[in-house]
Amino acid sequence: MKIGKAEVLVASPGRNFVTLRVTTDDGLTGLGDATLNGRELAVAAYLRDHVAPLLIGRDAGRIEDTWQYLYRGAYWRRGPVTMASVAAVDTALWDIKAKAAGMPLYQLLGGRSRDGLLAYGHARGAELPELLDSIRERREQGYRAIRVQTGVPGLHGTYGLASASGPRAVGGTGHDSGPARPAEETWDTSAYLRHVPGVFEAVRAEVGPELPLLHDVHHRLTPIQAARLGKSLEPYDLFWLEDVTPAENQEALRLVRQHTTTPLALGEVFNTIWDYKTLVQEQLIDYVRSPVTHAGGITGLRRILDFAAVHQVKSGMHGPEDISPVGLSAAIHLGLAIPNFGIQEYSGHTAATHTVFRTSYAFAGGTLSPSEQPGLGVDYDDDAAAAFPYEAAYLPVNRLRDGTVHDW
Ligand code: CS2
Ligand code: MG
Repeated sequence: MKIGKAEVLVASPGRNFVTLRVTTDDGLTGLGDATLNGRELAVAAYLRDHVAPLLIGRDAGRIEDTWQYLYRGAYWRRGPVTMASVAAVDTALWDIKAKAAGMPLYQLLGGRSRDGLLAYGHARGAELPELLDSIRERREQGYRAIRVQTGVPGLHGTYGLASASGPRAVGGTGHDSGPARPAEETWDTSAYLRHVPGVFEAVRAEVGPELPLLHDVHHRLTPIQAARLGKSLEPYDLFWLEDVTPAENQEALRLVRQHTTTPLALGEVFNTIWDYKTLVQEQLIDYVRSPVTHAGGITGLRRILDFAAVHQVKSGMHGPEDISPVGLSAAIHLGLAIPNFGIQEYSGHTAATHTVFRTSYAFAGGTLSPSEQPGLGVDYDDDAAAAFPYEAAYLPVNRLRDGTVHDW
């Protein structure tokens, strides 16, 4: 099974996706997601210029060897661009191996450890009535776990969410005119910390004690602020509090942990096991947020999650719309097989996205189930993709009230 072709496919059916398609000499194809929101073309170039030529003629069955070859062989380790590229190759090779075996991928990964994956959806509202409506809507769609994001009085919109739909950028996206540039938002930590506990009190009063509620802080607090927030939310029994601090400094989480029993999830922007070393070893987090797409593929993420399992830390894979259906499908197969599954984020994708990516996984009753087709179970439609060329788009930039750039 020699690799004959490796193509980098870029399309923007509502938002940009980068996909790697690997084809073997005997005609099997595998797909991998390499989408890095706002920096898509860097990964596309890394794959096209530096990785694809190295794949030609390699044995498609040597997945681990190829992972090591691309990771160690680059000399320059880690980083989102490198690891998204490694992830795409790795996922495509797992797809090919499972197709060659005639099995859905989860079977090759050890088979089912559960019937399906508990998924959480997003509810948002600038004001409480809008937020409660959004929660009701998600429950009607079947969700049995919900992330709650709220507006903050005096700040525009719902923080951490640049727009309710579509790419998060101003201009150049087809929704606006002018060159693409990041939208800018304003942030006030004190106003946020004053407001959020009251919102969760009202939400709990509305939904009752059982519904798992999640909240994403999007890296905006210092450790002591995060400790205070975690403590103030304890009465509302959160499933998790996500990305409370920008955790490049892993030790900073020690302080948060000393003050609160609210479970912590972290790591959607991380990409290797090394980013989790202290966090997992010292049990400073409860959930690993990395998706297959950004953490070196099935091989990279499974290694992180095996390490996490030793310390009773579970999976909570990132699954917003910017993880493509290929990345989501990989997450579903892996999540079904691992022993330490926690929860899967699931935002769904637009109809336009599904014209390009033909999927066969299912979402029903709040549960995600994998495809039973051999491989990942996703097909890429080149004709549909041709109608959606790349459109420059960026994530927003965040500033404090005095103009200082802050974490978004
Ligand atoms: C968010 C993401 O889903 C989440 O938890 O943090 O929506 C994140 O903002 C985007 O993936 C950034 O591209
Ligand atoms: Mg997040």
